Amino acid sequence: MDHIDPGWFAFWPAAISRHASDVDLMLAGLVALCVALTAPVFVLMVWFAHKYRSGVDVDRSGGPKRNLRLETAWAAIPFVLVLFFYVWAARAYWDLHEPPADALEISVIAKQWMWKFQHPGGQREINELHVPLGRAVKLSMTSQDVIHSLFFPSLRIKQDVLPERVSYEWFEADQPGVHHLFCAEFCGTSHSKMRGRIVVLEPEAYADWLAANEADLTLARRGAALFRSYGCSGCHMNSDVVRAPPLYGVYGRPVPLASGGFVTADEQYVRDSILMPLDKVVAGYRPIMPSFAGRIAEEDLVQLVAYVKSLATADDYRLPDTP
Ligand code: HEC
Ligand SMILES: [Cu+2]
Repeated sequence: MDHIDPGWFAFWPAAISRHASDVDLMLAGLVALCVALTAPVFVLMVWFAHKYRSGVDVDRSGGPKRNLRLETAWAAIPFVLVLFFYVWAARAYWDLHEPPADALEISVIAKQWMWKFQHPGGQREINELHVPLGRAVKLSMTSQDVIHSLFFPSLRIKQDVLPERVSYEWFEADQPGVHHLFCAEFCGTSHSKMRGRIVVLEPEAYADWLAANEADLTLARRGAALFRSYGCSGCHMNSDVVRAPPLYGVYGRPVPLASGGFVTADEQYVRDSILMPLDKVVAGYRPIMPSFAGRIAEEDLVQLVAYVKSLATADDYRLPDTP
């Protein structure tokens, strides 16, 4: 199980998701189409160059006549064929950007030169990612320093991971096994060592793995503790002194802004609210929240965001799940 199977050909790793098989089929189809469209041109070129070479006695009369039907056909047919690939690829691309709502969310922090993964239950791992088979997994990713890119060859997906930004990548593996993961963006001297393994497990084996690596606190619970220690709760939890918006039910909803308009409270927004509170001020509140930029470690930030997310479903003003 520990061994990474390079597949029958190392440059063409196994495809372990429906998306991956789709990409392979698309690539094979595109190559076939390109060959079908260019081969006749080159075959005729070589053949004519030989047949009509200088000094050979052949019939050179009867130059080209217009044949509108033929000309239309050779423009229209390739156009339709190529358009078909456009629609196919666009759909696959769209799919890639629409993770299912019930996906298992795992947070990823990239840094020079390692990948850190955190499961919702609080389990953490480095350069190794355990995921269940047959379940959509959504990675929400950010970088602690420079731009990285998380690449899973066997899943045929790759996405840049940027500092100060949250980017996503999702997949649903349909075969158990161990496969490579790489950083695919040159990020410094040890870039080539920034790699690891993705371990796809049967659902029961994944449950066992989670149990065996049980963390003392879930991500959101750690976030709740940080919410206190960073002093957020002082303002945000029913303070009589400071007027700050309660964070219950905020996540995932549109928030009215003082500058007019709305913004959807996603991970990026919550992050930005903590690091750049003056950037988007909630309508009806004074801009008194201090910036926490440079004061909060990336991992703490992920946990705080997880906590604010968990408040989306909380229905009262107590800190839920606080130890
Ligand atoms: C000094 C009081 C104060 C502290 C401390 C504070 N906040 Fe705020 N926070 C506010 C106020 C006031 C607003 C609304 C105005 C604004 O958007 O800047 C706000 C807005 C927010 C929002 C956007 C809320 C919405 O409804 O869209 C989030 C998220 C947030 N804070 C999280 C935090 C976190 C996490 C911490 C701790 C790291 C924290 N705040 C610390 C006062 C505070
Ligand atoms: Cu990197």
